[in-house]
Amino acid sequence: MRITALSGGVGGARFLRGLLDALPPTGEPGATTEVTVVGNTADDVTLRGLRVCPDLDSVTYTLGGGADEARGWGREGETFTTAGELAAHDAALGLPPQWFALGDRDTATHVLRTRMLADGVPLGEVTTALAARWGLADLGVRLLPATDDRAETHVLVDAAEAPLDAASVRSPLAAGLDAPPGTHALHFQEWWVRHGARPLPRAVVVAGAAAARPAPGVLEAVATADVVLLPPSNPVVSLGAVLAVPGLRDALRRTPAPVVGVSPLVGGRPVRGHADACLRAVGVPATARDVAALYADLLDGWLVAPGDEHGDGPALPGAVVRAEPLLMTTRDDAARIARAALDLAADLA
Ligand code: GDP
Ligand code: FO1
Ligand code: CA
Repeated sequence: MRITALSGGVGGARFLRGLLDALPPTGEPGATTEVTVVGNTADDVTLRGLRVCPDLDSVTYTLGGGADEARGWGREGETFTTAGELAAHDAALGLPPQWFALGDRDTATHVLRTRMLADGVPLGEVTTALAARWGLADLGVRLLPATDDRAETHVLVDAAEAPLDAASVRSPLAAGLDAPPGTHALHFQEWWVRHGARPLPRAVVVAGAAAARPAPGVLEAVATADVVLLPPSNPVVSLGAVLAVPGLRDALRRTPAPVVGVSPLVGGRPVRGHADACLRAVGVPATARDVAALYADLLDGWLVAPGDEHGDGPALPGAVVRAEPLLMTTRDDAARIARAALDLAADLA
């Protein structure tokens, strides 16, 4: 069986680990499942000259057994000695303090990635090389970036509320954005991490998306899948950004495979992170039904938390809605949810 899943960072990664737990172990009879993950790259950022890909790294570290579970990003057993030294340099030189923490272990990933990219290696191949070190191929997983091209989420905010300064991210992609008078574009990471997802954006845009092409293997993985899964990732800045890569949404609409999604909202709230702020920014109410409506053109099945199946949100013609407790508190919970998604897909095939 071929499973293709789109993914953001922590929500996607935990669901995918549950999916692997729910499948027969590799090497056992019947274990012929191949899981292709199409990871979001629109959170990516260049800081201190290093290319950081948070969502690809969250998937790699989580499936590879090296993620910091409590923090939800970066490596377990992390130290921040290099960050401390850099902060001391900044202070001595009168440079602005950094607001994005790069741990020592994690930094090794970014150094390797940055060097390979500078040598002309496409992001997809870099990602495969890093995933190999974490044993993803042995787990039957192929991790692909949605695109090898640079396309980064920005938010348009009132300029006075979050002014650009010396510590701001300056992505060359932002220059192409048409910000209305009195507003400017902030890189997603600056809005999310530095400003704690405030102020409320006027718009969310993936700068560079129009010119981006799906990475090698992505469209084929969707077209030839037996099942396509949408994990409970952020519908705007994770899955929305993946679907913004031209060709991807069409591929999902056209695939003969059932497309089954899992709601990232439980009782109208994101379990972690600021998905509610992201939804508000695009004018979508924070309900499981309204999130499903964002995928209405491609969705065949939708898992929601009990109690979320009814409500005021739009009806979903064509999609079967099924209730299942959706909190991934333990690994077993994630496996049960993944099994429920596969069962729904089997009923729809
Ligand atoms: P990020 O890129 O690290 O923000 O991770 P994702 O985009 O993959 O996932 C973030 C989303 O996961 C958030 O919007 C949460 O609502 C959702 N999420 C986190 N934990 C859970 C959980 O236990 N159950 C469900 N259903 N959603 C969750
Ligand atoms: N999130 C934070 O809130 N603060 C940080 O300093 C931070 C550093 C960081 C470094 C590497 C990495 O892969 C992720 C990191 N994150 C940090 C998480 C990241 O900003 C976001 O949670 C995601 O991009 C949203 O999906
Ligand atoms: Ca993300």
